[in-house]
Amino acid sequence: MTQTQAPGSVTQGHNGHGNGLGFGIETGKLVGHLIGGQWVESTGGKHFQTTNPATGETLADLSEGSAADVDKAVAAANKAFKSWRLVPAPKRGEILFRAGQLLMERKEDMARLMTQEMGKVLAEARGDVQEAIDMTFYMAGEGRRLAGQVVPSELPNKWAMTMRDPVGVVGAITPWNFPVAIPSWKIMPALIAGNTVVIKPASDTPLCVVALIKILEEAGVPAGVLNMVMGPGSVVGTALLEHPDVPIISFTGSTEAGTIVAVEAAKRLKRVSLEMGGKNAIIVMDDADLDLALEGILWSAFGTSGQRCTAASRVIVHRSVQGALEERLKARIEQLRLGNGLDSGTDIGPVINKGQLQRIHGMVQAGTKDGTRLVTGGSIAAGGDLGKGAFYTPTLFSDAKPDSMVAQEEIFGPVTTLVPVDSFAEAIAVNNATKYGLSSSIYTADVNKAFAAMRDITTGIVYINAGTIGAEIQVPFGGTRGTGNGHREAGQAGLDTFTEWKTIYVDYSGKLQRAQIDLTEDPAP
Ligand code: UN1
Repeated sequence: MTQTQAPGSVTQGHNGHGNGLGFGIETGKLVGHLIGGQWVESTGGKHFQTTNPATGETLADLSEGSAADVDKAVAAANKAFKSWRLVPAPKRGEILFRAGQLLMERKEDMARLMTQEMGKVLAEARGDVQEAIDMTFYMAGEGRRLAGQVVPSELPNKWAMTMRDPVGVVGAITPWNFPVAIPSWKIMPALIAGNTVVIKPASDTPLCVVALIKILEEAGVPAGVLNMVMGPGSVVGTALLEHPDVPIISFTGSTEAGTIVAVEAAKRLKRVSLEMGGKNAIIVMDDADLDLALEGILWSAFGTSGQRCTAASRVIVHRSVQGALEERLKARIEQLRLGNGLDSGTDIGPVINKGQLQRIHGMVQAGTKDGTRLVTGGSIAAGGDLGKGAFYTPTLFSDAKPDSMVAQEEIFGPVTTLVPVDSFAEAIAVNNATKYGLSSSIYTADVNKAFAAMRDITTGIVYINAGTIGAEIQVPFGGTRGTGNGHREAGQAGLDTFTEWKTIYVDYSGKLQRAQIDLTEDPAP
């Protein structure tokens, strides 16, 4: 294996200034995979590039992984698992705590790198890094909890108890929209529980994961405990999925790809945790505070250029306030400034790449042909320097039928759709009637409606008088129907994904005691 860029000290980060992007990543130097503590080039010799979606510039040249690289990474992770699972969890927690501190110190550099690679505006990139900091500290703390239970046995002189065991080598497949936060949702709980990891980052944002991994290395994660192989899902993802020594896959991405992951994992009886699409709605009732609802809609629909699984791509509005809301939304949307996320005047950055740009535009055109009324937007932005990047004008549809294409399909771009309804009951029914089930919100001043909504909405996350985005890491994150497969990330639920419950019985009676059969009480010896 050829050595590539040395891990380098992440303290040298000077992302956004000079030639370097920070974290030891420099233009003109090949970025490699991390396998068994070494930064190496793929045995296949292929390369790929990552591009700034705001400018079209190439940011870095990266080695493209092969199935053979995955094999090596899994072997390294398997070897490291033997000792890492025995490191006391509080010690594993200390390493994560150091990583959390380093992430805080390098937050600005990481955010600037993210804006350049992913496109989201700097304030949001800082938020993405902050979410990783939160998760890292939360899971560091779990090193001193990771609690099981001691419960009474039905027999005398016998104990029953539970403990969490690591699962083994975790295959983590992560998306480009939260390129630091989402990898941290998988890496941190996996590591604290004593698993080792092979991560495959999205090919649009590998540098963000390289930076995160370099921080974890510097914090003291031992060689082989965390490995990374970059490359296409069809090659690297498939190799992880099919590998007999990877008992668990944690995947975030499209429902299409996730379905393939679920089917292939099922054939091998692998554990698989899936976070996939969303078609989230904000319900605006006739008694809502429209000023508040307006801000929530703008933030939830157009933040991250609409590229969040939690984005509000539907607004289910009571017909009596539809006109007023539409008029105000249109005015505000038309004031949003598209541009490079590094510029402080920018409200909305680019979408991730030109392919996505075309896909979004295709869906918007199909929505118009379908008969849904386009209020504003609906075009690829090309004025000034915008043409060099992948920019889409913030778009609003209105008068959509609940079952129309734009009200049902995930567009994953800066597009939202007003769906008018006549009652609270209809709003809830429309909210629940999609193939996805991640996040919902309702704006109402009526406490009874708010509670009824909490009870009757069938998505994994519900907000009252707030938008659909902004989930916090200490509570479960995930969804129903086509959004997931019953697992949750984050919080204590996230630990469930990365641990096996082991139940232990200790019989100190000194004789054979038969559960369910020996029912008479025997006093203690
Ligand atoms: C995602 O889009 O997959 O709640 C994650 C939010 C963020 C996480 C989004 N905290 O919008």
